[in-house]
Formats: sequence, C-alpha cells, structure tokens
Amino acid sequence: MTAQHTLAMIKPDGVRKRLVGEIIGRYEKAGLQVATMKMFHMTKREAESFYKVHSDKSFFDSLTDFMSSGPIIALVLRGENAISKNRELMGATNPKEAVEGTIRKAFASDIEKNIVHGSDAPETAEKEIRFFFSDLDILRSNP
Ligand code: IDP
Ligand code: MG
Repeated sequence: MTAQHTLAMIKPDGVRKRLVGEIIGRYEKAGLQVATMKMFHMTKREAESFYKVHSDKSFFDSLTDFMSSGPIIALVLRGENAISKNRELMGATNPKEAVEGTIRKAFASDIEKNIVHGSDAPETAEKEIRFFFSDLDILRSNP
C-alpha cells in the first residue's frame, strides 16, 4: 500500500480553543506526516464553495457562518491509509457518538462545532487539497 494524502482542517473552534498543537501532535503520533499547512480565514462564499456538497442541507447556512467565523488551519497529511487513519483520529461527526480517545470526543461541543475536518475518500481528498494548495506548496515543504 502506498502513502495517501488527505486534507485535514482545524476548524475555527479548534483554533479558538488553542488546540492547534494538541491536534497536530495527535496526527504525528499516529504516524501521519504534515506535508504542508497554512492558516486561512475563509469568507462566507469560500466556506459555501468548500462545503457545496452540503448546500441542500438544513445546516448549510449555519455551518458556513461557523466556518467563516475565524481562521482555520488547513493541512495536508501524508501516510499509509492517511484518509481512514485521520477519520479514525477525528471520531464521529456527532461528538456524542464519537468513541473515547478521538479528537471530537475529547474537544467538540456539538455536531456542528466539531473541531476538525478530514476528507472521506481519495476523490474528495484530491479536490479538497486543490481547494487550498498547489503541488508546489506540498513539494516545497518536503525537500
Ligand atoms: P464530517 O465532517 O464528519 O465528514 P459531514 O456529514 O461531511 O461530516 O458534515 C460536514 C460538517 O457539517 C460536519 O463536520 C459538521 O461541522 C456539520 N454538520 C454535519 N451534520 C450536521 C448537523 O446535523 N447539524 C449541524 N451541523 C452539521
Ligand atoms: Mg464530510
């Protein structure tokens, strides 16, 4: 199995709660390498574009308000099974359903403000990485 790339985000609530170091530490301890990362403050329009697969959902307006409410950290993580490994570290979308030891179980306040994002499949990972980064960002950070 070759290494995969996935897009992770530390959402505005994670940055506000000063969990950046804690969360990146969890990725690294699990064997995922940070391939590149950057802080962004998305506009409402950019958040709507990132989450357009959810545009028909009742929570779309609230979610995109939240995601544009403050800076996020976007990271590309690299490693064996990076996509599923990151999803395991995150825990279920609803922190009430997340298993003990996951990031969402430990830190999320509710189903919307759930601290982290992670791509759910190779095709979405590719698209989501492209949303924030170019090949050069990733290559330059890994000489
Ligand atoms: P995921 O982040 O675990 O992949 P998705 O179903 O892709 O979950 O939803 C994207 C994001 O939308 C969630 O992380 C959460 O912030 C928000 N969200 C999902 N379901 C709900 C809901 O029922 N109410 C409010 N926000 C939600
Ligand atoms: Mg999702």
